[in-house]
Amino acid sequence: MFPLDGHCLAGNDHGPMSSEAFPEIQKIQYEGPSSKNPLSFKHYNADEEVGGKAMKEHMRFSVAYWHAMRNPLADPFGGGTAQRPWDDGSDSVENAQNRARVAFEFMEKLGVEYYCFHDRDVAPELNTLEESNVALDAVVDVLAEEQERTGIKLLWGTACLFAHFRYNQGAATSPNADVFAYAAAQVKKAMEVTHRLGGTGYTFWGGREGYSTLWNTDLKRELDHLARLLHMAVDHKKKIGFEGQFYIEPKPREPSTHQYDSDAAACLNFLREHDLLDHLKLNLETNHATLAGHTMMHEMRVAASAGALGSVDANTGDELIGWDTDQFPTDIYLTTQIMLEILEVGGFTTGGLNFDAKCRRESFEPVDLFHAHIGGMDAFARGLKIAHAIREDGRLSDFVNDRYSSYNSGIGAKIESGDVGFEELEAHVLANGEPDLKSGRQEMLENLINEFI
Ligand code: XLS
Ligand code: NI
Ligand code: NI
Repeated sequence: MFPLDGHCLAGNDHGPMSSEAFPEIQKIQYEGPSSKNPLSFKHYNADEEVGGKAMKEHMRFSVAYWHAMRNPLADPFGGGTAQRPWDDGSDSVENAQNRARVAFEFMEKLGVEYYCFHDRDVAPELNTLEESNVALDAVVDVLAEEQERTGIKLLWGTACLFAHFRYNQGAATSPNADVFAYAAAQVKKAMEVTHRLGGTGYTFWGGREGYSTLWNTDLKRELDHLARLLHMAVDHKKKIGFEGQFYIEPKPREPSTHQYDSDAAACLNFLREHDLLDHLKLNLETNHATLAGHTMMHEMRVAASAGALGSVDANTGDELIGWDTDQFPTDIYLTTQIMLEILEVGGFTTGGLNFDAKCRRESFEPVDLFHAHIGGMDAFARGLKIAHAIREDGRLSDFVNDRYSSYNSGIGAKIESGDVGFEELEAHVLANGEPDLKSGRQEMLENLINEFI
């Protein structure tokens, strides 16, 4: 989800800025599970090792600039409520630069080492591409300075190809070739600044790469155009020497009725069909998985099976509301599943856990940004410890391995190696009769998981 715009920030009449945006908040410390201090970590202890690796290395937590710094917390029934006293609500470059400094103060105090942005979250879109690029460069100067000062790194950058009027019928999949060109120019610049900032990745989320109705849509042509843009990006990546990982982020709908990148399986099929699978991995978001009618665990397993699990947009949806509510993850069962999948692929390489999440509209004070992220980080810390314990225990994986053991030898091994066909299998059945089945033991395994939670 993306903020409607940056213009409805409330509470900007606070007079001159103090040098700090969060003067009352010190660096958030780990105080352990018995602490009653809401501005402390109860479980996330950055340098504590789990399975021989520091928690911060496992998680690679990232703040989503668009939510933390730009989301006014509007909903379809009312404008923004967010109080951000440091923000004058203007489209000036100065305001954007100041906001960037506030973002780094926030991340430093929180103890998060990565962030992600869209070009248009960090800097204003002005009247021409040229002016917008100049503004972006001026803000990127500050981001570079702040990265240098704090050691905080860019997890990934991206271009916002969905908010501006010109993209109302798509960007790469717009029926208008000039819009395609504009999108390409914007991606070019966003890749270049991501490269300049040493980003470890670059994400493509096609907000409006889909359709509202097939009555006016040439689906095949639009999909081909989307692939063209991605191939151009691959070429440009080589040209400028950017070595970060490309990701594509699935989402089934919203804002469009149907999005071409609807889920992990659809993205993988699209990438394979268009010869892009070597160049992009998936950035998976929990709330998008649930909108697609899947669990996050499902999406992660599908991506991992194709060797394409890249990064995670860590959030959650509200089961009672039908849209992308982008809430902070607090469910230990969910974070356990996510960390199990991450550990199973050997951990993140370029990716991380990016909090693509916003405070509720009711939580409008700056300090709520801290509560929200602290909760998400603690929930993932518990998920990591639980997932690690489940793997150390080994009963779960032993069960799964054993469940497939009939393929380890005899006829099963011959099926897997392709040494038998229908004739041999028919002969096998004639000689052996009915298969001897074992229970799937779902309930037993659910109980096993709960032993650890
Ligand atoms: C929107 C998406 C978006 C991407 C980046 O729903 O999650 O925020 O992560 O464009
Ligand atoms: Ni989302
Ligand atoms: Ni996202």
